Amino acid sequence: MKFIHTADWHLGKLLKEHSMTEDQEWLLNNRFLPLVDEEKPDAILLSGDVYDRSYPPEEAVELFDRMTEEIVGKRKIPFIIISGNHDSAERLAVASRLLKWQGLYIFGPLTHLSPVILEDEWGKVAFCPLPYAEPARVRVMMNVLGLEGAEDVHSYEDAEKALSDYLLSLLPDEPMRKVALAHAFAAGGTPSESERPLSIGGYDRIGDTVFEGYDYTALGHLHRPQKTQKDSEKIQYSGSLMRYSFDEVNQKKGVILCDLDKDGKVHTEFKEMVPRYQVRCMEGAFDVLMGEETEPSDDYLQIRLTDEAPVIDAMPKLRAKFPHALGVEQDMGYKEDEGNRDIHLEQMSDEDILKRFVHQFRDRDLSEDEEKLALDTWERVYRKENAQ
Ligand SMILES: [Mn+2]
Repeated sequence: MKFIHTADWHLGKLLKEHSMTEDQEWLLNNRFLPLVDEEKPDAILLSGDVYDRSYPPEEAVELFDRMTEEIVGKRKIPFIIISGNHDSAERLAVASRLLKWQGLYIFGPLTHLSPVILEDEWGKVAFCPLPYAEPARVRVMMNVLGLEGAEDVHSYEDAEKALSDYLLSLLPDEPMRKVALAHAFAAGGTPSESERPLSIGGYDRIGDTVFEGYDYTALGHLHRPQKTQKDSEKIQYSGSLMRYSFDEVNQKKGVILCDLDKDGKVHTEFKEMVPRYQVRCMEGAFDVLMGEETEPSDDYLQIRLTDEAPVIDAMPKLRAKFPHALGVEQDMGYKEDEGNRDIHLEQMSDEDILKRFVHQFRDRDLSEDEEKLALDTWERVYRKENAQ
């Protein structure tokens, strides 16, 4: 059984107020679908955070709608989706009890979960959907369904285990290979800035043992592609569709191609998907960046200016050459304030105050030119004051 594991599409994502939807569409059309056509998987798994927010913008909903048509309608590939912490489980799963007959399996609300059983030449493979769920919601679900043990569910790990046990209990009593889809923070995983924490203080971390009964676990939530166990391919994060924060600029983004053999051993391969415009950082002096030696770029840029003197109105000037410059910062070599408050300004000359200021922030004295400029400026200011 060959399947593609993807997660954290975050359709409709804004990166510093800039909508990424067009780039997401470009990537899905020009990287993802061609990969699907090349690999012809038996299923596609999307492990949560389809959208960036519970009320996604219209163009994001339209994009998701079109992708389901491309995958399930045109290509007849079963598409299994769970909701993540950014999705509204109910809105994402609208009409899902009808859509499953078409091969589009969307799981959100916890009271409507069931394994999806697909078959290949070696037999059955059960895909168990474990959507994102806070412990309180799992307790409610267990009470509604009349399951025992709701009062013992306190942590995210308890909740995930209870969900998993429930899904496994629904399987027919015969041996089969098993795959889990989950949206959770596996302990040992490395987070990025673009994930919204599930809870405060590490309470959201769950141990790998929850997924022991599965041949493969397709995780969503952490945006960096990673294995949770060093020497095992069995539990992995595919990572997000694109880079969604500037601390992800060194991460490759893509999907995981999984091949489950007849014994349930999984062989995986990460397939990078390079976007139209990359999210990256750029550093240099203003004149160098604006000069011929630097190529213009449509990439999403966080620009760090290395000039020592302030650059006035840097952003509009930079945007003429780098239209997707989203942030600019300048390190003028300032030192941290050492907190020395033993200063009596009224007893110091203006010149001494300036010298002290420069020394404290730049860790050097005024140059001769700077000192001359300061004195000239003062003189002109004093002359103006005296003339009034
Ligand atoms: Mn996410």
